[in-house]
Amino acid sequence: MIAQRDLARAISAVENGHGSFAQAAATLPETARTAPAYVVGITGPPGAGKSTVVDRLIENFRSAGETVAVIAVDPSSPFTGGAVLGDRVRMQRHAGDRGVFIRSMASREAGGGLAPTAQEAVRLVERAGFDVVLVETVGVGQVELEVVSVADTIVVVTVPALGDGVQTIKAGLTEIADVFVVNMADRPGANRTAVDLTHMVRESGRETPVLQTIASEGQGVDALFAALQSARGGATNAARAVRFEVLRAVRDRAARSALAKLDEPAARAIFASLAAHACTRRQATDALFELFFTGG
Ligand SMILES: Nc1nc2c(ncn2[C@@H]2O[C@H](COP(=O)(O)OP(=O)(O)O)[C@@H](O)[C@H]2O)c(=O)[nH]1
Ligand SMILES: [Mg+2]
Repeated sequence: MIAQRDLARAISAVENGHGSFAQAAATLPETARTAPAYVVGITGPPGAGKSTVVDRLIENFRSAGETVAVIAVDPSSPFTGGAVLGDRVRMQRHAGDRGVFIRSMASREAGGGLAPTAQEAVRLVERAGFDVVLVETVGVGQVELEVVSVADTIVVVTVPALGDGVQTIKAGLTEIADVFVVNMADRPGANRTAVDLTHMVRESGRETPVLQTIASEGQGVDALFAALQSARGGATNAARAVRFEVLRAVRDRAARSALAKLDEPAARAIFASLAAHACTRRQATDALFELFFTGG
């Protein structure tokens, strides 16, 4: 196993844009591996219990004799995000374990685009020899695309929905989830939410398992671990790499298609309106998206 300090330094180099990924990777000696790392994405709204789930899963994987790296992609800065500070304290108990590496990274959400950094960090920890990589991302916007591109298996963590039920679960999650977790099953509405989610899954012709957990108590996490291990067989490094390449190609094509339309009168009108403060950035974004991608 590579020294954690060297690994941390290599990730910082790609995160801060100091040199290329290849240069960073070259600072880490190649480790002998018998199989690619198993990369699990854990996504969901803030406060759903993702970090708590991750913390519990670390124990399961360690008990099974596997080394675990955690990449937590947080939209807030690692230095100001309260949640990340909480994570540090919580995960402190793994601090003495050399088979566990935990790293939080700021997402590049604000800069737009499919942040390559998390994907590169995953490849670096994989190269460093970790057997399992848990990638925690907050389920907002682009970050989901990112987790789709890096993970072999995706866990969507939700909480019991009150009132409007699972409608609050964002469209698109059914498509990306390999496993649904209704965490905080100690709260009212958990069964109902799990049943609704199961219906939603069936309606879309899938068989995605829907599990309930009380992560803070460790309840239900063994079943989640079992679901992850059974999904593992189908996961291949090659498939993940292809997915990343294809998504990147789609993004690039979308960008080119947008660029080609920038000069159209309708686009110019939107920018003029933005410059005159006649619309908000959000409105301008929506209007441009309509124009570029939905032919509006
Ligand atoms: N009641 C209850 N609280 C939980 C459960 N799982 C996590 N929490 C708490 O919910 C809060 C947010 O959890 P965290 O893992 O940081 O959520 P994240 O933002 O999704 O990573 C923490 O205070 C946890 O201790 C659970 O199953 N039940
Ligand atoms: Mg968290």
